[in-house]
Amino acid sequence: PAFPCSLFFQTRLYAAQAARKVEFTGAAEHAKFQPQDVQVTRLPSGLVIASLENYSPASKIGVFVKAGCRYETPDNQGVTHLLRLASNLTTKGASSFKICRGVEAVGGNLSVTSSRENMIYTVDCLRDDIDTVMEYLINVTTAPEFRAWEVSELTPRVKMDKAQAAHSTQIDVIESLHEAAYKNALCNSLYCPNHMVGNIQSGHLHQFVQNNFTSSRMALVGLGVDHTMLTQVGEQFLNIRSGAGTTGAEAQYRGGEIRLPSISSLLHSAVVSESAAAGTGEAMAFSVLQHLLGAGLHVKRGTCASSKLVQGVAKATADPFDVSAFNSSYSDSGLFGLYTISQPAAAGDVIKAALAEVKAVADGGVTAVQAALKGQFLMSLETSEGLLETIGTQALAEGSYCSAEEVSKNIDNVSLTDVSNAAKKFVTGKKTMASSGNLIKTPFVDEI
Ligand SMILES: *[C@@H]1O[C@H](CO)[C@@H](O)[C@H](O)[C@H]1NC(C)=O
Ligand SMILES: *[C@@H]1O[C@H](CO)[C@@H](O)[C@H](O)[C@H]1NC(C)=O
Ligand SMILES: *[C@@H]1O[C@H](CO)[C@@H](O)[C@H](O)[C@H]1NC(C)=O
Ligand SMILES: *[C@@H]1O[C@H](CO)[C@@H](O)[C@H](O)[C@H]1NC(C)=O
Ligand SMILES: *[C@@H]1O[C@H](CO)[C@@H](O)[C@H](O)[C@H]1NC(C)=O
Ligand SMILES: CC(=O)N[C@H]1CO[C@H](CO)[C@@H](O)[C@@H]1O
Repeated sequence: PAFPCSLFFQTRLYAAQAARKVEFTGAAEHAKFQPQDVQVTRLPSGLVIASLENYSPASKIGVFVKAGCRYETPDNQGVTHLLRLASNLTTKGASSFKICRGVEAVGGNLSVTSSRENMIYTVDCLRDDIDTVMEYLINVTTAPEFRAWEVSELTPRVKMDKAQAAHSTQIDVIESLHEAAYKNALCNSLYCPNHMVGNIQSGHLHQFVQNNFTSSRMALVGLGVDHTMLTQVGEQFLNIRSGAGTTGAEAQYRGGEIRLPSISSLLHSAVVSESAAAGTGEAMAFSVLQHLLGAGLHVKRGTCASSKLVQGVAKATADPFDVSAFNSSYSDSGLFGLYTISQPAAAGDVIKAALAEVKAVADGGVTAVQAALKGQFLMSLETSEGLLETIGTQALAEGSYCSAEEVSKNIDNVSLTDVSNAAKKFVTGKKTMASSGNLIKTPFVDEI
């Protein structure tokens, strides 16, 4: 079936046309503004340049670096949390104050996010200001000073972030789940651990950047920019520290359990097994399984009649609950399982009923559900954040970009057997469990 790759680009073209209405005078002009495909270039240094010229008046540029918290070592645990906060600190070319004002002056925005795999530095700006804003972006990623007093002044913000994260039971559970699931790398938290708060010094930041921000571990990604121009910028300014850099240790899954008692009136629990590395056919099968069962947290009861999990669990309890299939994929591993929220007394019933639904799929009770997954995937590309992240993550991991059309084909290629095999792998796999709340009726991992 001709799935909406073209539809998706048409929407973008429409937006671009609306913005440039005045300039459209004839058929020749029209042809000139046909959106291009994503272009990817790998430089000899290993740096990957990826861009999509969509003729938008606003541009978005990101530097993606394979330097997420999985690359932290016991000596510098928490360093990526500080890096996330240090994006506007003084660089060799400009003071912290000048960076903030300089980006603000052109209505731009510089931000940093990080995942377990990557650090992502992003700027938004008007197309006309690309040169100015990109200079800040390059300086922030390549020439930070990390002045000692500026770094120590970050401590209250580290504490504030941690306090905010601790407020979210979901974040707590997901962080604990990773800590219990892995022996190394992927067990590291996105948040600076307590014992390191106030103990990460300028030297840690410098050493981490020196060793991990190498050209071969970076991608320069742009939306609404010319590919040739972006490639020149990459060649000229991001060819720092070439050389392969070491590849980090491969994640080792172990399985285990963390229980976090609290007086909350709701109980959160996640049960997972190891699934598959991102980009593999097996990961795609897990994705289809996730959508078959019901993806997305906070599926409100009754509003998602198509969710197998919600239907199954509703038969087992009269109390309100929330259940969804959960997955996270990494370059060398992945977690798949169930996330439940329930009243403490009903926890055991809810978790067991949800597990029974996955067992039913493992036993062959599968119907095709590819459409829902394709819909969600294409929707994720509709925002410029989602699109930049998808292009950047793929460019960094694979050195290439898989178009929306190709992804649709890969989704269609997942067979019912693949999906039930994925369910079997979850059911029979060694489990990891993390629970938070009043745990009195929450089974232990060996009891489910
Ligand atoms: C970037 O760094 C260079 C070299 O230190 C400096 O000359 C330039 O002014 C800096 N640019 C900005 C915008 O900070
Ligand atoms: C740097 O960013 C933080 C948070 O985004 C902000 O609170 C701080 O004021 C900024 N620094 C300067 C010098 O503007
Ligand atoms: C800057 O970007 C961040 C991340 O994309 C976003 O959360 C924030 O609201 C933006 N700020 C402004 C002023 O646009
Ligand atoms: C990242 O930096 C840390 C700290 O300097 C270093 O120990 C580690 O080996 C680096 N990781 C990689 C993959 O090079
Ligand atoms: C479709 O799946 C089969 C078996 O799972 C695999 O061998 C084949 O390469 C896949 N085709 C595409 C286009 O991904
Ligand atoms: C939440 C999450 O990590 N979802 C992922 C599930 O797996 C698919 C396929 O690998 C990813 O695209 C999703 O991002």
